[in-house]
Amino acid sequence: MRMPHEVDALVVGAGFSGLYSMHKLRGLGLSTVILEKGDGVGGTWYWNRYPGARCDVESPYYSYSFDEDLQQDWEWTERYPAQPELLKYINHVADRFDLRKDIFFETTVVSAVFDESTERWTVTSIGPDGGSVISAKYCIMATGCLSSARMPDIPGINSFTGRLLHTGMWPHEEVDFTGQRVGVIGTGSSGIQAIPMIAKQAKNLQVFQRTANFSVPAFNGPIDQEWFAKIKANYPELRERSRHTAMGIPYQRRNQAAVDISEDERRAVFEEHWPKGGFRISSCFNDLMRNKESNDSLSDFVRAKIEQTVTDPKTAELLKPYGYPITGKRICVDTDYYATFNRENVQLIDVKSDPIVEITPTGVRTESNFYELDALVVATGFDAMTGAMLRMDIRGRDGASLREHWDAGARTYLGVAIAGFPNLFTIAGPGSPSVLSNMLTSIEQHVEWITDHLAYLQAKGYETSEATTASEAGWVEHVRELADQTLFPTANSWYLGANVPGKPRVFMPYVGGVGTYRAHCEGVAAREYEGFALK
Ligand code: FAD
Ligand code: N01
Repeated sequence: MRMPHEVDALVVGAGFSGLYSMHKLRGLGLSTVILEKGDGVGGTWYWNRYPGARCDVESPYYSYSFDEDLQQDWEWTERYPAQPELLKYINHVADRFDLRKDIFFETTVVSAVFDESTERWTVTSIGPDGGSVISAKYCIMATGCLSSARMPDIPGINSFTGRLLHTGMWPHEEVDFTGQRVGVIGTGSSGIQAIPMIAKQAKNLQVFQRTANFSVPAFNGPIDQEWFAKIKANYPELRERSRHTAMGIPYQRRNQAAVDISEDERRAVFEEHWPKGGFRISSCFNDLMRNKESNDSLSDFVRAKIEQTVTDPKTAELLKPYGYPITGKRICVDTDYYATFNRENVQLIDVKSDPIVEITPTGVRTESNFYELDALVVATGFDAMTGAMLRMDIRGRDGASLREHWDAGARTYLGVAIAGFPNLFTIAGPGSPSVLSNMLTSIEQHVEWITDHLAYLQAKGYETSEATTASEAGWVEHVRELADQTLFPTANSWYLGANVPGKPRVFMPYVGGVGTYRAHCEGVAAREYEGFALK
């Protein structure tokens, strides 16, 4: 397949965001290509193939809503779909809408430069046949919020002679840990999903935990066909409801503050929600992220569950998270995580009190011990929200670089546009609800808003759209103000960039909720794209 020299729209990334963008852009009659680093579609679900990788949103809701036939035809098999099923789904979508023919795989975009004389973007990439340059009127960065995997900066990591694996760059072939001594560094969502699965295979598993995380059980299982049939019958209404909720999932949040009732009554509400699984526990009161006392109640409740599950009291104590609010980091949704520490072949190593000092060719050395390993899994996360964008050299008007523009933290207008970078749009970027939501709901909203905007530009004969500096500054301030009214900034999370040494500490996602955000975006559009300079 030959790469064109010129297109109307160029999309970077072939995950859920990129594929839907391509479908909608084609619908506007725009010639469109996608450039994708991987050799297949799927994004997150292409790269994260570690054992246990699974969605934390129920399958009927973590799926596209834009096509009624698609959502009626597709049959989910589990309540929370695992990575292979999600990858199958997204491949089905690519085929069903004939998207593949315009996707260039194994092609990494290295730079995008705005040419003021032509008002077009020059996008340079490296692919299987070497370097290529495409000129595009519109650039859609569908590069993902959690697509820039980070290896930990531990001395000697590259000297390890056993198998070294990052959860976010997992090999395509099955990895068999049978009979091996395995170490896992990291107990975020990825580690928490992988650990129970690896424990079942490995001879011995050492879990290196620096910060304990809050995790709640998914209570996953085969999908309840009666429940799924009801959802299918009511899909339009449920999807519409999702679009106006805080998280983009059609759960009813109880409209009550935990502080308004006694501790015993709160506990009864938590107990009632616990067996429902996953995020439902965090929607049982409306003040959990606004009031420390409320949050402490839920934190205590989850810590008590850990204590009830883990038989060794010392291990249970280490697994209990302290020092930050529950849901201040995306809550982990697990299957048998805490119970895994009751297995004889699993040990929890507290690397907060006994830090890792180096990785040697044969294992992990902490200040006071050495752990010999055949395989080391690093589940150490991502340079989130900005990493993929900043790996490229993006230059807007006057050659201004995005790296400099975001030097003190990401700045966007509405999370979709950047001042000084005309006709360039980001999907689920910093400044939008993004990672605080069911991302499928947020992705669809962004793609639809952006393509409606492009349709408007075409209809009115505008060549460029650009967020103004003032509107961007106003939005950045609004996002900060909203975050400061919550407990979110009190956790050292990747939402704040706290996991990347030297990254500016700015709370990146919009905490106001999917519905409020949507209303905001719709208002901007209704006021003829207020805050954008259109020429
Ligand atoms: P991605 O899926 O990340 O796709 C971005 C694509 O861009 C990638 O394929 C990447 O290779 C490509 N790319 C990036 N830079 C370049 C470049 N320079 N050149 C070429 N290609 C490039 N969200 C939820 O709502 N619920 C969940 O349960 C959930 N589970 C998750 C589990 C894991 C393990 C991870 C990492 C994330 C999870 N997320 C979840 C968030 C998830 O990222 C989104 O739900 C969604 O898949 C994002 O889709 P996307 O298309 O925006 O980005
Ligand atoms: O990454 P993380 P992740 N030495 O950054 C530890 C989504 N997701 O890949 O907290 C020792 O959360 C680090 O410790 P600390 C979801 O949005 C969803 O797990 O820095 N430890 C932490 O424990 C999620 O939030 C699912 O002290 C080191 C861990 O590594 C996001 O992706 C599944 C270390 C990193 O946790 C990221 O999750 C998977 C070091 N040098 C992912 N460096 C679902 O379930 C880091 N750590 C849907």
